[in-house]
Amino acid sequence: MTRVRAVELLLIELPLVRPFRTSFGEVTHKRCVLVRVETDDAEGWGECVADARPDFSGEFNEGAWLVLRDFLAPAVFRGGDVDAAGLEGSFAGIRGNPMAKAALLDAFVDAELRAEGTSLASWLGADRSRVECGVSIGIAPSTDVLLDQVDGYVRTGYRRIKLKIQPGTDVHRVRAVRAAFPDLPLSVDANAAYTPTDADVFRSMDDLGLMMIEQPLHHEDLLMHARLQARLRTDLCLDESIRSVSDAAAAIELGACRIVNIKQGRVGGVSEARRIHDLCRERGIPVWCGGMLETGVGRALNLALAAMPGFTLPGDTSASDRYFEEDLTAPFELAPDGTMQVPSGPGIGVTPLADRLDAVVTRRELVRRSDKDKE
Ligand code: NPG
Repeated sequence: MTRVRAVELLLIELPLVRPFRTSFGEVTHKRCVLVRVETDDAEGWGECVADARPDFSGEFNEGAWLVLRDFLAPAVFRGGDVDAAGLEGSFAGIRGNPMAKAALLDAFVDAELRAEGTSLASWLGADRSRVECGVSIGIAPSTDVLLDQVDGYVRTGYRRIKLKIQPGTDVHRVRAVRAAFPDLPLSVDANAAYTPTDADVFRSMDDLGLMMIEQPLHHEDLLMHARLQARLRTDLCLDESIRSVSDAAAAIELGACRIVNIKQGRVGGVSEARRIHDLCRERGIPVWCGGMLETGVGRALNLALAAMPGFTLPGDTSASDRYFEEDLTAPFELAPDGTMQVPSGPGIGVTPLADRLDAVVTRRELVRRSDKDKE
């Protein structure tokens, strides 16, 4: 239990080594809000996975900033002495905004664990010190470029390749990759770009030995995912559709997917991510750790999560150099066997480097607890 004294918000902008194109557009820079929490005992860091635009979800940086500054931080100050569960409870009156909530909760958990000297991985019950890593490849300008990129990542050691697809840039590309890499663990991710009338697109991928087809349909449409899943041998995996443990329970019950992508930022933080992990494990549903092009701060947290026992498939937890020339923290490196070390220091085990932070911060604001914030 501790009291939060201050919450600092930092907007950062880091160039990506190559633009990342998905079915909803292209990003050239990682732009996100970092949260630094000061408690009576320690300092902790969290990364909000929202981007500049509300495309992957309804949240976006400027909105998350306001929600954090004007609602979540004051709620935490009013909460007084709290533990992680109490802090989550103090958000109860604020609807939605899981990404903003995650950033503050995660920063708080980091601070608490640093004060105790416990690593996030051990707090989560992780049972591995290294995790298998995959890589997600954005929609490439051509099939040849895509084949080159796949080849490069396979040579680097990645254990699973995920291809972003969109209507018109799908079956042909995936077939070409499968033909060139017959044994490669391969999956596709549509980011909700298709409609139920596109079922034939997925049926024509059904013989390609894909590990999964991720989020083919609209994020609110569990029913249509269930109907599609019933027509396919390939497992469907849901990402955007799973915003909470209740969504996960409904999706499993309906047969809307056979695999779940857990992104802690999408579901409100590490605690809800843990609940989804536990539910899926109980129901025999494999999970894996998704990625949102995080800096080293979010990456450290993802690696701890990915080391939990139910995370049985390689995640989108790639090395720093897949995203940035220079990360915000000491770089995460992939071993030639395609695994990455799980941080073992207190909390998330990494801290942004001061000079890197100075170079990438575009705005910062400190919100302090005041006497007005009565318990
Ligand atoms: O390696 O972190 C990564 C990227 C993994 O493909 C990835 N993320 O839909 O899962 C996704 C996608 C994404 C990235 C979505 C950024 C939104 C923003």
